[in-house]
Amino acid sequence: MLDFLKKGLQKTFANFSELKKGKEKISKDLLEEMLLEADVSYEIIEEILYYLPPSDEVKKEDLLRVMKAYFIYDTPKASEEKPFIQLVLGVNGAGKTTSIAKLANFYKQNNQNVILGACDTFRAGAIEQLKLWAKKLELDIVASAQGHDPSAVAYDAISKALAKKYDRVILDTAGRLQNQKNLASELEKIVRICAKAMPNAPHQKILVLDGTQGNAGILQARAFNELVKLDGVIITKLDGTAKGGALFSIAKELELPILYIGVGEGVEDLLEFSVDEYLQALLEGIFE
Ligand SMILES: Nc1nc2c(ncn2[C@@H]2O[C@H](COP(=O)(O)OP(=O)(O)O)[C@@H](O)[C@H]2O)c(=O)[nH]1
Ligand SMILES: [Mg+2]
Repeated sequence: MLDFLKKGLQKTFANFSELKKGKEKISKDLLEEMLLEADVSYEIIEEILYYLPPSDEVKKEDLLRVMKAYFIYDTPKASEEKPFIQLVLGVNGAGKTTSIAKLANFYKQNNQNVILGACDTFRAGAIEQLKLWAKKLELDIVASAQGHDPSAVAYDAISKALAKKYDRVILDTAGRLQNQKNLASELEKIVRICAKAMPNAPHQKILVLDGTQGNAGILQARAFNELVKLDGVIITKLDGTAKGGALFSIAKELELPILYIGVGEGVEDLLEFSVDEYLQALLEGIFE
């Protein structure tokens, strides 16, 4: 599943291969250099080194234990509610609309009925883009015109899903409005209206983050988390860099589960994120 990451790390770590050939343990200095190459932030590298046993050499199992501690958070809620309402948030260009198409396609392939809600009514292009995906993937969609109230679209999509017994609703949203205050009140209103259409909706508020953005992404995520309490994140565009070390900062700073990762522009390019597989790929790169 994480072949793309393994390949990326192989390239990243190629310079080190002579130094660590066949070793069960590596030195802390070498580990430090390798993690920096893999885009793990310096602050986190120092922390990892601090929590490792006080020997100059690092063993794989110790490193795994210390690294795993960065990915501790509640497991995401199961999608028991029907329809299960997902609200997708994030700044312009993060990859929301594309990720929604990928997710919807994934659910559809698992025999679930999905309906999309085009709640990014700020830009006409945004509605069109989601409509195009819906057409291509043969998905149902509720949309209105540019400038219309996005909450009304959310309400209609959920009402339709309830009436027609859909399994899932995925709501797109705008990433930018005239100003931050407008965005805040709009998102709060969407959340409030969702709950009017169906108690406890939206069941999952997902932030889409551009994986190439580093720290800027974390600042955005904090801002969104303050506006609406998030349940998880999707990290996109990991195909470009494919080092993956930045995921430590995201997991640590946000304390939110990484639900999926985007690894390309195609509809199949979405992977369910598994901490174990991710750390396995990273450790293989470091030790083998
Ligand atoms: N390489 C790559 N590009 C992506 C990925 N996800 C989205 N994109 C691209 O990023 C751009 C913005 O995506 P879009 O879904 O429109 O972002 P939105 O403004 O948040 O809805 C588009 O050109 C997408 O094709 C990804 O995982 N990998
Ligand atoms: Mg969009």
